[in-house]
Amino acid sequence: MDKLVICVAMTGAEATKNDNPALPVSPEEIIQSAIECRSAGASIVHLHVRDAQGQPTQDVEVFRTVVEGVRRETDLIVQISTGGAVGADPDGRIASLILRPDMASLTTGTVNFGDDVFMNGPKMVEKFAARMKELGIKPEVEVFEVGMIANGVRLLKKGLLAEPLHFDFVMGVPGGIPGEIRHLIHMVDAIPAGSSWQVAGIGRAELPLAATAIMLGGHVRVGFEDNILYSRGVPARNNAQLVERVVRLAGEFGREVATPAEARQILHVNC
Ligand code: KMH
Ligand code: ZN
Repeated sequence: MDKLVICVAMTGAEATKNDNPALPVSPEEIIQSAIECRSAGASIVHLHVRDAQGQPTQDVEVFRTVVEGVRRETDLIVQISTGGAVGADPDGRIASLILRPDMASLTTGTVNFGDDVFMNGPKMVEKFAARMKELGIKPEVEVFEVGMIANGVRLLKKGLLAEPLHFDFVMGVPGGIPGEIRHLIHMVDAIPAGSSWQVAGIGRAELPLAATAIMLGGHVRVGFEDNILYSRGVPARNNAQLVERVVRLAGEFGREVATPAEARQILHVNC
């Protein structure tokens, strides 16, 4: 089994400081959280940014501040979100790829997202993938239901993605695939041989799916984007606390945790 790659999604687009006051939203807070998560054992940061009012934005200059800060302070693999918030302008969602992050998220289909719709039409997804290819950015194929895996394979056949693919199974969003272990097994079975995968369980699905991924040889995403609680009714102290728990769990199962340099090799990022 490869060493375990831990990705941390520290901010997201949906949670607010009302939900958890430790949510990092300013560039300084996001960079500080990245430093703490690196110390805790994370090797990838999945980045969303907020404006001065704390609202989600895809503003290139805000992303630039955060990307430069994370790169200055850590050796983390930098992954920019091209999902943004529901309803974000498609061109704006890929504008920050110009910063040449190591990776970027690429959702390969449309999904209901709570009371909203997270729009990712076929032509839009092709355009996003083509831009990542042009700039040499490794896509993380984000799938919210199993049909999105087939869409990713279609992009591969069209030459817009390259093997080995790396998937992120986002499980437990109301409207997407439920965060159940039996569904994770089905997702893992559905990806092309040789692909890597990680799971991002939403809310209370985070912990059981992380434990399952550790045992199955997959990788894990945690963080306030997906889950703001440590346990039922108890807010997590910070993102690093969620990373630390995954590191402890991995240790119990005898799975070593990858450094960012090792994660680059495992996921074929910039190598
Ligand atoms: N905020 C969600 C609507 C991504 O980062 O690529 C989409 C999302 C996916 O977070
Ligand atoms: Zn995201």
